[in-house]
Amino acid sequence: MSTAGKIIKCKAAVVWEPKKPFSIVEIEVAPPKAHEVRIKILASGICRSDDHILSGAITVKFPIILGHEAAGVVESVGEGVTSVKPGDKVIPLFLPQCGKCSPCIHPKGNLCKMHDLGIAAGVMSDGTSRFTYKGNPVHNFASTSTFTEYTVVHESSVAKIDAAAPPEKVCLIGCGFSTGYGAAINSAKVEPGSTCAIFGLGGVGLSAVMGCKAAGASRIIGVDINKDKFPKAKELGATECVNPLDFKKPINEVLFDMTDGEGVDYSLEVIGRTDTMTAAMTSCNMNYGTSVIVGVPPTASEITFSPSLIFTGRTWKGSIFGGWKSKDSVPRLVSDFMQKKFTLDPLITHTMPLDKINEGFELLHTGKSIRCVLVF
Ligand code: PAD
Ligand code: ZN
Ligand code: ZN
Repeated sequence: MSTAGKIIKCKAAVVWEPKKPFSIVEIEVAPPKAHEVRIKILASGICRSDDHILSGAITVKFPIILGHEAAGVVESVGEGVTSVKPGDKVIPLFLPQCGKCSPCIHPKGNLCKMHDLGIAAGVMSDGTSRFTYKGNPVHNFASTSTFTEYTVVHESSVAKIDAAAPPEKVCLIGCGFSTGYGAAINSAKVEPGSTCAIFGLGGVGLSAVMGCKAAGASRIIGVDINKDKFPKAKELGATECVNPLDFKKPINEVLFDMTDGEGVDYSLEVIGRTDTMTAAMTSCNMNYGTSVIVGVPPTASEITFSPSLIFTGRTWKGSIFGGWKSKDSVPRLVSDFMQKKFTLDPLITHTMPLDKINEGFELLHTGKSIRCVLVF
């Protein structure tokens, strides 16, 4: 029996307030309105950005359904939807691409004005949510909300992908892989023969290592306070790994020592801390080095630094979703994966059902997982 046009009751992981675990409850998911798409989620990865909400580092409105790195199948579409149809395999896009706003039109832009990052309105474009719990609204997250069996997104927040793509793997293209890989190749524009330093070797940082390798970097230095991350970083292309806790001097000085006093050509901060953002910037060459902030800054955080650090020629920039225009790029990245141009398997350390989501986050907290994928 078709569910189109009807309210769907399903399981979801709801967070009621920061620093509290997820509760698995039955929610109601309203049908998609005009230009919206209801998706049956098949797999969703756990990303540190979800955890920034739980920890309170990033402020949003509660209750909320987190999750933004997923793959699924279109269940039904609202009026006027043309780019996907029921049955299509899709990836929800936490960074939309409406195709009409100035960053969408500009060749260098990707931060579509329809995004809900930072603002965290937690509702659809008409100001309401499609999720309710016992009749009360539950907010959505990052235009996606994927820790639920069904979600509703705007058409600009979903991309059709190859029907044969394995959802429990390609879900990583919805965030972690594309963000790290793209930050290296699109945002830093890593060049062949260069030296790179990647601060933070989680799922996103390791994808940045893969991006640096694909771009032809000759030295890729992984930086992490958890040495258990080093073997995988080396497997994926890091030539050396350093633990800042092993040194008395600051890590930027260690990296200068390792590069004959020159500093690295490219540094990427993939942690989300202001101290490591500054350390990464001061680790790159003072004249032609480029440093990219990938880690999400905590809400209302500030950095104070001497302007002479960039006056000398350094470039300091940020990167959201790896600089990709999401709706155009995600299907192509999935095709590249299907053609074995890169691998996702080493990033996926754990797979478990949605019911075990709290265990999945525990693995992230204890540094034991890279990506834990929830399968539905
Ligand atoms: P993760 O927690 O799996 O990895 C972070 C790594 O950093 C871990 O291996 C930690 O051990 C390491 N680390 C923590 N503190 C330090 C420190 N002081 N010095 C060195 N290493 C440290 O996270 P992730 O890979 O899922 O995400 C990384 C960041 O990227 C995080 O802030 C997340 O919110 C952000 C992100 N940004 C975007 C974007 O579009 N810019 C997208 C997705 C994720
Ligand atoms: Zn993410
Ligand atoms: Zn746009």
